[in-house]
Amino acid sequence: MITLGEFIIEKQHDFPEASGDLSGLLGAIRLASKIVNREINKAGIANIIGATGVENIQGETQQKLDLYANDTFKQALEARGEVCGIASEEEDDFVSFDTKRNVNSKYIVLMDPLDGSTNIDVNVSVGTIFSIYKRISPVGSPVILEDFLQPGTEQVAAGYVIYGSSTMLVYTTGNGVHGFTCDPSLGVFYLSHESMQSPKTGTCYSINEGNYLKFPVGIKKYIKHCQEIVPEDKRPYTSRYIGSLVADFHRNLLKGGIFMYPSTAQAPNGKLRLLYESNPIAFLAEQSGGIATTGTQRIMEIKPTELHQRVPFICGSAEMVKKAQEMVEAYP
Ligand code: AHM
Ligand code: MG
Repeated sequence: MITLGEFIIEKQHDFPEASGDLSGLLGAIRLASKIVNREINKAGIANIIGATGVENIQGETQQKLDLYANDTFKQALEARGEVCGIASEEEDDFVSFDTKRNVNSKYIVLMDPLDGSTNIDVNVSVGTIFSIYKRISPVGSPVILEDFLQPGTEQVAAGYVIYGSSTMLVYTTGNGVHGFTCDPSLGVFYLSHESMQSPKTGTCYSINEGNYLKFPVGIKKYIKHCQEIVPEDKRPYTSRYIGSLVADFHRNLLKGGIFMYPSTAQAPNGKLRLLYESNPIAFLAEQSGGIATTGTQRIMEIKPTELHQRVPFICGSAEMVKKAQEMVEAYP
């Protein structure tokens, strides 16, 4: 039985020049995720579900647990001192951590503290997504916007926590994808899924089909492809949509499948946020052998222009994503 802490330290030994800061940072994420997990498990009996009555900068209603998760991760990351700033889906602007230790650190974190938060009230899986970069501004000074607007290819590490029927933390530092399951009686994450590999293809497609009429023609054609009866290709595929990106991606990573949140007539850039959702999930997808694309461009190569930027997102098993991409390119 290898714990997450032991695994991180073991991996750190592969890099003799490593300072241990990234290990400490992942330790802060591990701690915050346990605290958020504890609160989520109380949803329904404690006064922590429901909306705050406040909208975030993107015009979405913030849930109480959105804010709780945001504050918990922010505090844990600031307290350890390995992070000089964060940006979050729930914050209007990036946040600079200005203590001496923080300012002298080299990492920044971007996060969606509680992804899929409309699912909290109905006891359906939610998650936390995180993405870690090295700052580009000089160590010793406050962080600047450019630190946060780096393309996904510059990610040092990324991962998610899924608060599901069990709680798992899945992460990559660019050396494969590893998953850890929390033993709730001990509050310890144990290595349960080492070197996770996305199946090359699958039988599951995942998209909010309620938006069908607003999708580009290529996406409509791909959905019809998924629904065609072709037994030798295991079609029709199965439709599965939880409405929590983390949970939909996690299922497809284990079983094979494709997730799509494309552009729609009303939202030409789709819904998902490049920096907090698409890039970290894309890094995990690629590290497990899958693909993440807008339909016409590799997600991780997009040069971000603003913090809360959205992008169309297609991701999952390589063969399925390539097929969808062919159709999107042919019928934009
Ligand atoms: P959130 O971060 O505000 O929870 O929004 C992101 C979520 C994703 O988890 C999910 O894939 C998508 O929104 C669902 O959106 P929709 O309800 O439009 O299908
Ligand atoms: Mg989200």
